[in-house]
Amino acid sequence: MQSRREADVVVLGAGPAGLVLGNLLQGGGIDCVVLERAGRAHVQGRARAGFLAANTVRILERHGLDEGLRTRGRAHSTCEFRSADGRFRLDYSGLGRGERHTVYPQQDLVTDLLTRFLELGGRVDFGVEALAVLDADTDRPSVSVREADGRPVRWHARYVAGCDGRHGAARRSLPVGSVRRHHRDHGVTWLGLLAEAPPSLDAVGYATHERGFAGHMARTSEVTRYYVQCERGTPADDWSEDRIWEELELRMRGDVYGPLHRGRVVQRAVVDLESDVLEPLRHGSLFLVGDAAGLISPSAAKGANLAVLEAEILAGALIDDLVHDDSAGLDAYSARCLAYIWRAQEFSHWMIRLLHGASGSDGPALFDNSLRRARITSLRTSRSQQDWFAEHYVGV
Ligand code: RFL
Repeated sequence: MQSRREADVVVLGAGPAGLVLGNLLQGGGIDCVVLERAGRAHVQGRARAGFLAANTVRILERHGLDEGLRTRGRAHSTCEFRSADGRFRLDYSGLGRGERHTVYPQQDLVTDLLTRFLELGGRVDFGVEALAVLDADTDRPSVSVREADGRPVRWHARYVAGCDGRHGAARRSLPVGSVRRHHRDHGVTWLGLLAEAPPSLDAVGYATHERGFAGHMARTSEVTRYYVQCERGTPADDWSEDRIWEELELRMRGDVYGPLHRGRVVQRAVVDLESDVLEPLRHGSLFLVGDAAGLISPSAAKGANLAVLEAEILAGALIDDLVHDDSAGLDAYSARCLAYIWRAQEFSHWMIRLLHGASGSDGPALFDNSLRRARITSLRTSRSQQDWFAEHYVGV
Protein backbone atom coordinates (compact mmCIF):
# COMPACT_ATOMS: atom_id res chain seq x y z
CA MET A 1 0.00 0.00 0.00
CA GLN A 2 1.34 3.43 -0.95
CA SER A 3 1.45 6.02 1.88
CA ARG A 4 0.15 9.51 1.21
CA ARG A 5 1.90 12.73 2.22
CA GLU A 6 1.10 16.36 1.49
CA ALA A 7 2.80 19.77 1.23
CA ASP A 8 1.92 22.94 -0.67
CA VAL A 9 5.21 22.81 -2.57
CA VAL A 10 7.26 19.65 -3.10
CA VAL A 11 10.83 20.49 -4.05
CA LEU A 12 12.85 17.74 -5.76
CA GLY A 13 16.60 17.91 -5.10
CA ALA A 14 18.76 19.49 -2.38
CA GLY A 15 21.35 21.23 -4.56
CA PRO A 16 21.78 25.02 -4.67
CA ALA A 17 18.47 25.46 -6.54
CA GLY A 18 16.35 23.30 -4.23
CA LEU A 19 17.87 24.63 -1.02
CA VAL A 20 17.63 28.34 -1.95
CA LEU A 21 14.03 27.73 -2.97
CA GLY A 22 13.32 25.78 0.22
CA ASN A 23 14.77 28.54 2.40
CA LEU A 24 12.82 31.29 0.70
CA LEU A 25 9.54 29.35 0.80
CA GLN A 26 10.04 28.37 4.43
CA GLY A 27 10.89 31.99 5.30
CA GLY A 28 7.72 33.08 3.47
CA GLY A 29 5.56 30.75 5.55
CA ILE A 30 4.92 28.22 2.76
CA ASP A 31 4.42 24.57 3.68
CA CYS A 32 7.13 22.79 1.70
CA VAL A 33 9.34 19.70 1.72
CA VAL A 34 12.63 18.93 -0.05
CA LEU A 35 13.07 15.35 -1.30
CA GLU A 36 16.68 14.32 -1.99
CA ARG A 37 17.83 11.04 -3.50
CA ALA A 38 21.33 11.11 -1.97
CA GLY A 39 22.37 10.99 1.67
CA ARG A 40 23.16 14.14 3.64
CA ALA A 41 26.93 13.53 3.77
CA HIS A 42 27.07 13.04 0.00
CA VAL A 43 25.15 16.26 -0.68
CA GLN A 44 27.36 18.27 1.68
CA GLY A 45 30.59 16.82 0.27
CA ARG A 46 29.94 17.22 -3.47
CA ALA A 47 32.68 19.54 -4.77
CA ARG A 48 31.63 21.34 -7.94
CA ALA A 49 31.31 25.09 -8.43
CA GLY A 50 33.24 27.75 -6.57
CA PHE A 51 32.80 31.09 -8.34
CA LEU A 52 29.77 33.03 -7.17
CA ALA A 53 28.73 36.01 -9.28
CA ALA A 54 28.12 39.40 -7.63
CA ASN A 55 24.38 39.06 -8.20
CA THR A 56 24.33 35.62 -6.56
CA VAL A 57 25.97 37.12 -3.48
CA ARG A 58 23.38 39.95 -3.48
CA ILE A 59 20.54 37.40 -3.63
CA LEU A 60 22.00 35.38 -0.76
CA GLU A 61 22.56 38.59 1.25
CA ARG A 62 19.00 39.77 0.61
CA HIS A 63 17.65 36.63 2.25
CA GLY A 64 20.16 36.33 5.10
CA LEU A 65 21.87 33.29 3.51
CA ASP A 66 25.32 34.84 3.17
CA GLU A 67 26.93 34.39 6.58
CA GLY A 68 29.35 31.64 5.54
CA LEU A 69 30.42 33.23 2.29
CA ARG A 70 30.81 36.63 3.97
CA THR A 71 33.16 35.19 6.57
CA ARG A 72 34.96 32.49 4.57
CA GLY A 73 34.49 33.50 0.91
CA ARG A 74 37.31 35.33 -0.87
CA ALA A 75 36.90 38.17 -3.35
CA HIS A 76 38.35 37.34 -6.73
CA SER A 77 38.74 39.56 -9.76
CA THR A 78 41.65 38.55 -11.99
CA CYS A 79 41.99 36.21 -14.97
CA GLU A 80 45.25 35.34 -16.61
CA PHE A 81 45.38 34.13 -20.20
CA ARG A 82 48.39 32.18 -21.42
CA SER A 83 49.12 31.16 -24.98
CA ALA A 84 52.00 30.79 -27.43
CA ASP A 85 51.75 34.59 -27.90
CA GLY A 86 52.54 35.30 -24.23
CA ARG A 87 50.33 36.03 -21.24
CA PHE A 88 48.19 38.89 -20.03
CA ARG A 89 45.97 39.62 -17.05
CA LEU A 90 42.59 41.28 -16.74
CA ASP A 91 41.44 42.72 -13.42
CA TYR A 92 37.73 42.68 -14.17
CA SER A 93 36.81 44.57 -10.99
CA GLY A 94 38.05 47.65 -12.84
CA LEU A 95 36.13 46.84 -16.03
CA GLY A 96 32.49 46.52 -17.10
CA ARG A 97 30.25 47.00 -14.07
CA GLY A 98 33.19 46.82 -11.67
CA GLU A 99 32.00 43.56 -10.08
CA ARG A 100 33.97 40.67 -8.58
CA HIS A 101 33.41 36.98 -7.91
CA THR A 102 33.33 35.49 -4.45
CA VAL A 103 35.18 32.18 -4.31
CA TYR A 104 33.24 29.88 -2.04
CA PRO A 105 33.06 26.12 -2.64
CA GLN A 106 29.62 24.86 -3.64
CA GLN A 107 29.65 22.18 -0.94
CA ASP A 108 30.11 24.90 1.71
CA LEU A 109 27.23 26.91 0.26
CA VAL A 110 25.03 23.80 0.19
CA THR A 111 25.96 23.05 3.81
CA ASP A 112 25.09 26.63 4.86
CA LEU A 113 21.77 26.53 3.00
CA LEU A 114 20.85 23.17 4.48
CA THR A 115 21.75 24.23 8.02
CA ARG A 116 19.69 27.41 7.73
CA PHE A 117 16.72 25.57 6.23
CA LEU A 118 16.68 23.06 9.08
CA GLU A 119 17.02 25.90 11.63
CA LEU A 120 13.95 27.52 10.09
CA GLY A 121 12.06 24.28 10.71
CA GLY A 122 12.34 23.04 7.11
CA ARG A 123 12.02 19.37 6.22
CA VAL A 124 14.49 17.54 3.96
CA ASP A 125 13.96 13.83 3.36
CA PHE A 126 17.31 12.32 2.36
CA GLY A 127 17.64 8.99 0.57
CA VAL A 128 14.25 9.55 -1.08
CA GLU A 129 14.21 9.17 -4.84
CA ALA A 130 11.51 10.88 -6.86
CA LEU A 131 10.36 8.47 -9.56
CA ALA A 132 7.79 10.53 -11.45
CA VAL A 133 5.75 13.71 -11.29
CA LEU A 134 2.11 12.87 -11.98
CA ASP A 135 -0.87 15.01 -13.00
CA ALA A 136 1.28 18.11 -13.56
CA ASP A 137 -1.40 19.41 -15.92
CA THR A 138 -3.86 19.66 -13.02
CA ASP A 139 -3.82 21.80 -9.86
CA ARG A 140 -3.29 18.67 -7.70
CA PRO A 141 0.01 17.22 -8.94
CA SER A 142 1.77 14.45 -7.06
CA VAL A 143 5.18 12.85 -6.92
CA SER A 144 5.72 9.13 -6.58
CA VAL A 145 8.85 8.39 -4.59
CA ARG A 146 10.82 5.49 -3.20
CA GLU A 147 11.74 6.04 0.43
CA ALA A 148 15.16 5.12 1.80
CA ASP A 149 13.79 1.76 3.03
CA GLY A 150 12.31 1.01 -0.42
CA ARG A 151 8.71 1.83 0.49
CA PRO A 152 6.64 3.59 -2.21
CA VAL A 153 5.13 6.90 -1.10
CA ARG A 154 3.02 9.47 -2.94
CA TRP A 155 3.49 13.17 -2.15
CA HIS A 156 0.53 15.41 -3.08
CA ALA A 157 1.10 19.10 -3.65
CA ARG A 158 -0.21 22.31 -5.12
CA TYR A 159 3.08 22.87 -6.98
CA VAL A 160 6.19 20.78 -7.70
CA ALA A 161 9.62 22.36 -8.23
CA GLY A 162 11.99 20.18 -10.26
CA CYS A 163 15.43 21.13 -8.87
CA ASP A 164 16.75 17.61 -9.42
CA GLY A 165 19.26 18.26 -12.18
CA ARG A 166 19.51 17.15 -15.75
CA HIS A 167 18.80 13.46 -15.12
CA GLY A 168 16.13 13.96 -12.49
CA ALA A 169 12.51 12.86 -12.33
CA ALA A 170 11.09 16.29 -13.25
CA ARG A 171 12.62 16.28 -16.72
CA ARG A 172 11.72 12.62 -17.26
CA SER A 173 8.08 13.29 -16.37
CA LEU A 174 7.47 15.92 -19.04
CA PRO A 175 4.87 14.71 -21.52
CA VAL A 176 6.38 13.92 -24.92
CA GLY A 177 5.76 16.75 -27.37
CA SER A 178 5.11 19.37 -24.66
CA VAL A 179 8.64 20.66 -24.57
CA ARG A 180 11.30 21.90 -26.94
CA ARG A 181 14.80 20.68 -26.13
CA HIS A 182 17.77 22.78 -27.24
CA HIS A 183 20.81 20.54 -27.04
CA ARG A 184 24.34 21.32 -28.18
CA ASP A 185 27.34 19.08 -27.75
CA HIS A 186 30.28 21.49 -27.98
CA GLY A 187 32.58 18.64 -29.00
CA VAL A 188 35.05 19.38 -26.21
CA THR A 189 35.84 17.23 -23.17
CA TRP A 190 37.56 18.32 -19.96
CA LEU A 191 39.08 16.24 -17.24
CA GLY A 192 38.00 18.13 -14.10
CA LEU A 193 40.42 17.71 -11.19
CA LEU A 194 40.56 18.74 -7.57
CA ALA A 195 44.03 18.81 -6.11
CA GLU A 196 45.03 19.07 -2.48
CA ALA A 197 47.43 21.85 -3.36
CA PRO A 198 47.44 25.61 -2.82
CA PRO A 199 46.58 27.72 -5.87
CA SER A 200 49.52 28.18 -8.23
CA LEU A 201 48.57 31.73 -9.19
CA ASP A 202 46.45 34.49 -7.68
CA ALA A 203 44.15 34.48 -10.71
CA VAL A 204 41.94 32.17 -12.73
CA GLY A 205 44.34 30.75 -15.30
CA TYR A 206 43.23 29.95 -18.86
CA ALA A 207 45.93 28.37 -21.03
CA THR A 208 45.54 27.58 -24.70
CA HIS A 209 48.08 25.20 -26.11
CA GLU A 210 48.47 23.06 -29.23
CA ARG A 211 47.90 20.01 -26.99
CA GLY A 212 44.62 21.49 -25.75
CA PHE A 213 43.22 23.76 -23.06
CA ALA A 214 44.26 23.79 -19.39
CA GLY A 215 42.60 25.78 -16.61
CA HIS A 216 43.38 26.73 -13.02
CA MET A 217 40.77 27.91 -10.49
CA ALA A 218 41.39 28.50 -6.80
CA ARG A 219 38.94 26.95 -4.35
CA THR A 220 40.56 27.40 -0.92
CA SER A 221 44.10 28.03 0.30
CA GLU A 222 44.64 24.24 0.29
CA VAL A 223 42.52 23.04 -2.63
CA THR A 224 42.68 23.99 -6.32
CA ARG A 225 40.55 22.96 -9.27
CA TYR A 226 42.28 22.25 -12.56
CA TYR A 227 40.91 21.31 -15.96
CA VAL A 228 42.77 19.54 -18.77
CA GLN A 229 41.12 19.13 -22.15
CA CYS A 230 41.21 15.46 -23.11
CA GLU A 231 40.03 13.11 -25.84
CA ARG A 232 36.31 12.37 -25.85
CA GLY A 233 35.65 8.99 -24.22
CA THR A 234 38.86 8.94 -22.17
CA PRO A 235 38.24 7.17 -18.85
CA ALA A 236 39.26 9.52 -16.00
CA ASP A 237 41.40 6.79 -14.45
CA ASP A 238 43.56 6.61 -17.60
CA TRP A 239 45.32 9.70 -16.31
CA SER A 240 47.94 8.97 -13.66
CA GLU A 241 48.88 11.76 -11.24
CA ASP A 242 52.26 12.11 -12.96
CA ARG A 243 50.64 12.47 -16.36
CA ILE A 244 48.15 15.04 -15.04
CA TRP A 245 50.83 17.29 -13.54
CA GLU A 246 53.14 16.94 -16.56
CA GLU A 247 50.36 17.89 -18.93
CA LEU A 248 49.17 20.80 -16.77
CA GLU A 249 52.72 22.07 -16.39
CA LEU A 250 53.30 21.86 -20.13
CA ARG A 251 50.05 23.53 -21.20
CA MET A 252 50.25 26.24 -18.53
CA ARG A 253 53.87 26.83 -19.54
CA GLY A 254 55.23 26.32 -16.05
CA ASP A 255 58.79 26.43 -17.44
CA VAL A 256 58.23 30.07 -18.49
CA TYR A 257 55.81 31.40 -15.87
CA GLY A 258 56.74 29.35 -12.82
CA PRO A 259 55.99 25.78 -11.71
CA LEU A 260 52.60 24.69 -10.43
CA HIS A 261 52.06 23.78 -6.78
CA ARG A 262 51.51 20.05 -6.96
CA GLY A 263 49.52 17.90 -4.57
CA ARG A 264 47.39 14.78 -4.36
CA VAL A 265 44.59 14.67 -6.94
CA VAL A 266 41.50 13.88 -4.87
CA GLN A 267 38.80 14.07 -7.52
CA ARG A 268 38.82 13.49 -11.26
CA ALA A 269 35.76 13.54 -13.49
CA VAL A 270 35.35 13.67 -17.23
CA VAL A 271 33.01 16.47 -18.33
CA ASP A 272 31.72 16.68 -21.89
CA LEU A 273 30.95 20.33 -22.55
CA GLU A 274 27.25 20.43 -23.36
CA SER A 275 24.28 22.77 -23.31
CA ASP A 276 20.79 21.41 -22.77
CA VAL A 277 17.94 23.88 -22.31
CA LEU A 278 14.26 23.00 -22.10
CA GLU A 279 11.50 25.36 -23.14
CA PRO A 280 9.13 26.22 -21.55
CA LEU A 281 10.20 25.81 -17.91
CA ARG A 282 6.63 25.44 -16.66
CA HIS A 283 4.28 22.55 -17.30
CA GLY A 284 1.05 23.27 -15.43
CA SER A 285 1.96 22.84 -11.78
CA LEU A 286 5.53 21.68 -12.40
CA PHE A 287 8.43 24.17 -12.64
CA LEU A 288 11.99 23.42 -13.72
CA VAL A 289 14.85 25.18 -11.90
CA GLY A 290 18.67 25.11 -12.10
CA ASP A 291 20.34 22.33 -14.09
CA ALA A 292 16.92 20.72 -14.63
CA ALA A 293 15.90 23.85 -16.56
CA GLY A 294 19.11 24.38 -18.48
CA LEU A 295 22.42 22.61 -18.31
CA ILE A 296 25.33 24.87 -19.16
CA SER A 297 28.94 23.89 -19.79
CA PRO A 298 31.29 24.84 -16.91
CA SER A 299 33.39 27.00 -19.28
CA ALA A 300 32.04 30.24 -17.79
CA ALA A 301 31.07 29.05 -14.28
CA LYS A 302 27.40 29.99 -14.61
CA GLY A 303 25.45 26.87 -13.54
CA ALA A 304 25.21 27.39 -9.79
CA ASN A 305 24.64 31.12 -10.28
CA LEU A 306 21.69 30.54 -12.61
CA ALA A 307 20.31 27.98 -10.15
CA VAL A 308 20.27 30.55 -7.32
CA LEU A 309 18.76 33.28 -9.51
CA GLU A 310 15.97 31.04 -10.85
CA ALA A 311 15.19 29.75 -7.35
CA GLU A 312 14.74 33.32 -6.09
CA ILE A 313 12.46 34.20 -9.01
CA LEU A 314 10.35 31.07 -8.49
CA ALA A 315 10.14 31.51 -4.71
CA GLY A 316 8.79 35.06 -5.11
CA ALA A 317 6.25 33.89 -7.67
CA LEU A 318 5.08 30.93 -5.56
CA ILE A 319 4.67 33.13 -2.47
CA ASP A 320 2.69 35.69 -4.50
CA ASP A 321 0.42 32.92 -5.74
CA LEU A 322 -0.05 30.96 -2.55
CA VAL A 323 -0.24 33.89 -0.12
CA HIS A 324 -1.59 36.77 -2.23
CA ASP A 325 -3.50 34.82 -4.86
CA ASP A 326 -1.48 36.57 -7.58
CA SER A 327 -0.31 34.20 -10.33
CA ALA A 328 1.39 36.78 -12.60
CA GLY A 329 4.88 35.79 -11.41
CA LEU A 330 4.27 32.11 -12.09
CA ASP A 331 2.95 32.94 -15.56
CA ALA A 332 6.09 34.97 -16.31
CA TYR A 333 8.58 32.52 -14.71
CA SER A 334 9.59 30.59 -17.81
CA ALA A 335 10.15 33.56 -20.12
CA ARG A 336 11.97 35.53 -17.43
CA CYS A 337 14.40 32.73 -16.61
CA LEU A 338 14.97 31.71 -20.22
CA ALA A 339 16.16 35.25 -20.99
CA TYR A 340 18.89 34.88 -18.32
CA ILE A 341 19.68 31.30 -19.36
CA TRP A 342 20.26 32.22 -23.00
CA ARG A 343 22.51 35.18 -22.15
CA ALA A 344 24.60 32.87 -19.99
CA GLN A 345 24.63 30.21 -22.72
CA GLU A 346 25.80 32.75 -25.26
CA PHE A 347 28.73 33.85 -23.08
CA SER A 348 29.62 30.30 -22.16
CA HIS A 349 29.67 29.38 -25.87
CA TRP A 350 31.89 32.39 -26.58
CA MET A 351 34.30 31.19 -23.86
CA ILE A 352 34.41 27.71 -25.39
CA ARG A 353 35.37 29.19 -28.74
CA LEU A 354 37.95 31.44 -27.09
CA LEU A 355 39.66 28.61 -25.25
CA HIS A 356 39.59 25.67 -27.66
CA GLY A 357 41.24 25.35 -31.00
CA ALA A 358 40.16 23.15 -33.84
CA SER A 359 42.16 19.94 -34.08
CA GLY A 360 44.07 19.13 -37.25
CA SER A 361 46.26 21.16 -39.57
CA ASP A 362 43.97 21.48 -42.59
CA GLY A 363 42.66 24.77 -43.97
CA PRO A 364 39.47 25.02 -41.84
CA ALA A 365 41.37 24.17 -38.63
CA LEU A 366 44.03 26.79 -39.38
CA PHE A 367 41.32 29.33 -40.12
CA ASP A 368 39.51 28.59 -36.83
CA ASN A 369 42.72 28.80 -34.84
CA SER A 370 43.63 32.13 -36.44
CA LEU A 371 40.21 33.49 -35.47
CA ARG A 372 40.77 32.30 -31.93
CA ARG A 373 44.13 34.06 -31.72
CA ALA A 374 42.52 37.23 -33.05
CA ARG A 375 39.82 36.94 -30.36
CA ILE A 376 42.44 36.66 -27.63
CA THR A 377 44.33 39.63 -29.11
CA SER A 378 41.12 41.71 -29.03
CA LEU A 379 40.61 40.80 -25.41
CA ARG A 380 44.19 41.83 -24.63
CA THR A 381 44.10 45.13 -26.49
CA SER A 382 40.54 46.45 -26.74
CA ARG A 383 39.06 48.23 -23.74
CA SER A 384 35.51 47.89 -25.04
CA GLN A 385 36.04 44.14 -25.53
CA GLN A 386 37.40 43.92 -21.98
CA ASP A 387 34.37 45.78 -20.60
CA TRP A 388 32.03 43.42 -22.46
CA PHE A 389 33.97 40.41 -21.17
CA ALA A 390 33.95 41.63 -17.55
CA GLU A 391 30.23 42.37 -17.56
CA HIS A 392 29.35 38.91 -18.85
CA TYR A 393 32.04 36.97 -17.02
CA VAL A 394 30.99 38.04 -13.55
CA GLY A 395 27.33 38.72 -14.26
CA VAL A 396 24.29 36.51 -14.49
P1 RFL B 1 22.43 19.87 -8.45
O1 RFL B 1 23.45 20.59 -7.67
O2 RFL B 1 22.87 18.81 -9.39
O3 RFL B 1 21.38 19.29 -7.44
C1 RFL B 1 20.37 18.40 -7.87
C2 RFL B 1 20.03 17.51 -6.70
O4 RFL B 1 18.94 16.64 -7.07
C3 RFL B 1 19.20 15.35 -6.58
N1 RFL B 1 18.41 14.40 -7.39
C4 RFL B 1 17.26 13.84 -6.98
N2 RFL B 1 16.61 13.93 -5.82
C5 RFL B 1 15.44 13.22 -5.71
N3 RFL B 1 14.96 12.42 -6.69
C6 RFL B 1 15.60 12.31 -7.88
N4 RFL B 1 15.11 11.54 -8.85
C7 RFL B 1 16.82 13.04 -8.05
N5 RFL B 1 17.71 13.16 -9.08
C8 RFL B 1 18.66 14.01 -8.66
C9 RFL B 1 20.71 15.19 -6.69
O5 RFL B 1 21.20 14.18 -5.83
C10 RFL B 1 21.17 16.60 -6.31
O6 RFL B 1 21.41 16.71 -4.92
O7 RFL B 1 21.56 20.90 -9.34
P2 RFL B 1 21.15 22.45 -9.08
O8 RFL B 1 20.62 22.65 -7.70
O9 RFL B 1 20.33 22.82 -10.25
O10 RFL B 1 22.57 23.23 -9.11
C11 RFL B 1 23.31 23.27 -10.29
C12 RFL B 1 24.80 23.33 -9.96
O11 RFL B 1 25.13 22.26 -9.07
C13 RFL B 1 25.66 23.24 -11.23
O12 RFL B 1 25.10 24.03 -12.25
C14 RFL B 1 27.10 23.73 -11.00
O13 RFL B 1 27.78 22.86 -10.13
C15 RFL B 1 27.83 23.87 -12.32
N6 RFL B 1 29.26 24.20 -12.12
C16 RFL B 1 29.63 25.49 -11.82
N7 RFL B 1 28.69 26.46 -11.70
C17 RFL B 1 29.07 27.73 -11.33
O14 RFL B 1 28.18 28.60 -11.23
N8 RFL B 1 30.38 28.07 -11.07
C18 RFL B 1 31.38 27.14 -11.16
O15 RFL B 1 32.55 27.47 -10.88
C19 RFL B 1 31.03 25.79 -11.58
N9 RFL B 1 31.96 24.81 -11.65
C20 RFL B 1 30.22 23.19 -12.19
C21 RFL B 1 31.58 23.52 -11.94
C22 RFL B 1 29.87 21.86 -12.49
C23 RFL B 1 30.84 20.89 -12.59
N10 RFL B 1 30.45 19.57 -12.96
C24 RFL B 1 29.40 18.92 -12.22
C25 RFL B 1 30.48 19.29 -14.34
C26 RFL B 1 32.55 22.53 -12.01
C27 RFL B 1 32.19 21.20 -12.34
C28 RFL B 1 33.26 20.14 -12.41
